[in-house]
Amino acid sequence: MEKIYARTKGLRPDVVSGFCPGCMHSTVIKLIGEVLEEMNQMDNAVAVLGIGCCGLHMEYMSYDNVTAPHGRACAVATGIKRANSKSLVYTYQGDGDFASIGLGESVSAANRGENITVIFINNGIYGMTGGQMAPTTLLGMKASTAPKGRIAEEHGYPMHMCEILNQLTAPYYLERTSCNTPQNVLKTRKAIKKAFQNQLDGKGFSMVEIVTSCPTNWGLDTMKSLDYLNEKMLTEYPLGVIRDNG
Ligand SMILES: Cc1ncc(C[n+]2csc(CCOP(=O)(O)OP(=O)(O)O)c2C)c(N)n1
Ligand code: SF4
Repeated sequence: MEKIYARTKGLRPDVVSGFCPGCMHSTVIKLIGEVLEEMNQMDNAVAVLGIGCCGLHMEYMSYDNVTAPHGRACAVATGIKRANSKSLVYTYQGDGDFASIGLGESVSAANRGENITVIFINNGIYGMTGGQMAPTTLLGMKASTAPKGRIAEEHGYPMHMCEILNQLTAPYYLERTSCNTPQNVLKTRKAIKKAFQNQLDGKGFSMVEIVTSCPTNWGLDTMKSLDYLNEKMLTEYPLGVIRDNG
């Protein structure tokens, strides 16, 4: 029988996913592995992982990786890339990591046009630590630190990282995708590949923001969390290319 699908070599063959049911981290890390394999970059890739469920990525991947202190992934990736300019260096960060504690490092790396790739997982909440409010939490969305839901007057408004970085001169490529439908999974795959290719071509800073779900901390089952993502998250965070200098 013709083999039409195989598990990517980017994922360890001996480990099964420990992510919660319906969590899209597992989809995204599979896509990254597939893309690296397709681009023949697995021996050349270095992943810099944020802290959080995003950091669990290290349990599954079969290529080089390092975990950065919470929020500092872009700074660590900068060092690795500058020291090994031929390596394909990417960060994999949650919204707490990239947009909250790491905001300074993230904006600074983008502003310098560092030749790195950022995979930014926006699930609107701190996943690993139990659902605290993130900069990306929606207005009205409940969090353990905002039990009545996010209120603009108290907590400020949801932050749109692609649009914020689009104010800077240096970034080369900024796209927001999701994994809510098979079609969007394929679009996310394409965006990741493009962002990696940009780096190999020396184009500078590329980011793919992926809007995902956290059923566990949203307090929703897998199907309802998908509805919430479609109806609420994607209204606040519309998908599309925000900048493409290519
Ligand atoms: C300096 C520091 N501050 C706080 C923490 C605690 N901490 C661990 S994970 C995390 C939040 C993770 O949320 P996010 O970045 O959105 O990733 P997710 O778990 O949703 O993938 C926090 C605050 C830490 N490990 N280090
Ligand atoms: S807590 Fe949320 S982000 Fe973490 S594995 Fe579960 S669903 Fe995914």
